[in-house]
Amino acid sequence: MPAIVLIGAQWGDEGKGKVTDLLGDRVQYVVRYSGGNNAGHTIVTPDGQKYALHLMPSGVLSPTAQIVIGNGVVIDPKVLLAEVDGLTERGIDCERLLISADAHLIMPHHRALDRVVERYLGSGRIGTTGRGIGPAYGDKVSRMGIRAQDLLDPGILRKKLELVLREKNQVLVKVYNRKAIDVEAVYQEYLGYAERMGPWITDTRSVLWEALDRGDTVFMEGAQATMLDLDHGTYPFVTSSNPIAAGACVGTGIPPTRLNRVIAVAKAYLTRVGSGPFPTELHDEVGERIRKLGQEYGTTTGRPRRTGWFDAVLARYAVRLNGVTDLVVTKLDILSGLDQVPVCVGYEIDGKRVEDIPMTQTDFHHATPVYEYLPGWWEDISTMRSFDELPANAQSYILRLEELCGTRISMIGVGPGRDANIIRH
Ligand code: 2SA
Ligand code: GDP
Ligand code: MG
Repeated sequence: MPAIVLIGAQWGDEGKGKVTDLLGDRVQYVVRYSGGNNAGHTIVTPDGQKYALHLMPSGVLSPTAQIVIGNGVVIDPKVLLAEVDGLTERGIDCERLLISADAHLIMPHHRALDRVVERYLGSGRIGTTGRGIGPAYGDKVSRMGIRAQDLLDPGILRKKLELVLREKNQVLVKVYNRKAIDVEAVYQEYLGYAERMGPWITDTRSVLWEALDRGDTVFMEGAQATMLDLDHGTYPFVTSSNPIAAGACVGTGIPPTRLNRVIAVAKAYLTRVGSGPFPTELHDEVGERIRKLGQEYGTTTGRPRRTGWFDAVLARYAVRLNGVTDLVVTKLDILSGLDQVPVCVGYEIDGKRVEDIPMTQTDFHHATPVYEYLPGWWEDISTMRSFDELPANAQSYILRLEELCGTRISMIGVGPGRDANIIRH
């Protein structure tokens, strides 16, 4: 199976890092294709060590995997280098990293603007991670971005910086009443990054084409998720890239006709961090219990995640939109100990029952969930490794999700560790 895409089916934090890490030993390339260091991918290795990755592809823990940051990613060099240093100190080889020459860089003005714009939006704020993601993609689209390849040409870097900061400083000072950013200081800072990142910067799309031609397996690791997609998510409460499977082609240069499999990861319940509609959100002690047991706090920002019941309307949408071939359901262990487990099978909007995500944002904000109540289970399932071992009600829960989503659930997560899975054949 040469080209595989892994995506989040919900609002993120489904456990994509864990699944990528698990498959890392079996693939030759692990590639990030969208987002930046807003992502937080947690991996717990068999010896109990925990890693929180932001820019490094989760394949970094597999010594044989070549790791690649594709052109669709936005890179904050400071964060990348700190991550490389932290991993190197823990004995992980990061020198095999390849960075697309076309990937855009997050600059200090992006971080500054992300923060001030959020403040300006007030109660309408997106709840971003504050990492400069939106402004960096904004500059990319406006053709004002600075790319990894610009680090290789100090003259160009300086010219682009002068040009872009002339405009951004006007905005920062005159619109938002902030201090101007000094061109020389940023130039010197980024020249320092250029020295370290230079050897990693290359034409990654040719590297990946050649890998596929050789028959190597290329695994594209999504960040964020379907419902946070700029075009297909809950706009404007989305991130500024395309985390869906189609984004993997744009963000790497691998053509759509070469994709073989799309693996979607969904939690057995649902979380969201940041603002925006969330029909099945819980505002009670059950939601709090799920947050505590599931340790639902942002991997990057530490923010408490909003929690709610599994929403099959969203999951079905994700399956169709991404052309999902395999579904992985994680965190089933967190649902043990409930009398019954509600699953959202449709919405009621202004008195009308619907089965699909409504066309307008207004309707989605009014959507109330229609639940089917499935019987719960009380056993600790975290040590179980086969489907047959699971309590009958946990089995029924998975089989019902499979039916509702319209795709096979090939793996079930029962704990954070690499081996805490039930693989179904
Ligand atoms: P941004 O910073 O511009 O991408 O924010 C826009 C929206 O996208 C959401 N977003 C995320 N949602 C879930 N997980 C993410 N990564 C971190 C994690 C989040 C954290 O793994 O926990 O630590 O807070 C992530 N990144 C972006 C964000 O909440 C906004 O709704
Ligand atoms: P990602 O952004 O999709 O990679 O997910 P995060 O790492 O942000 O959040 C997922 C969290 O759930 C991490 O802390 C994982 O270690 C943890 N996790 C993943 N799968 C399971 C599972 O099956 N059970 C439990 N209890 N935790 C899991
Ligand atoms: Mg995450």
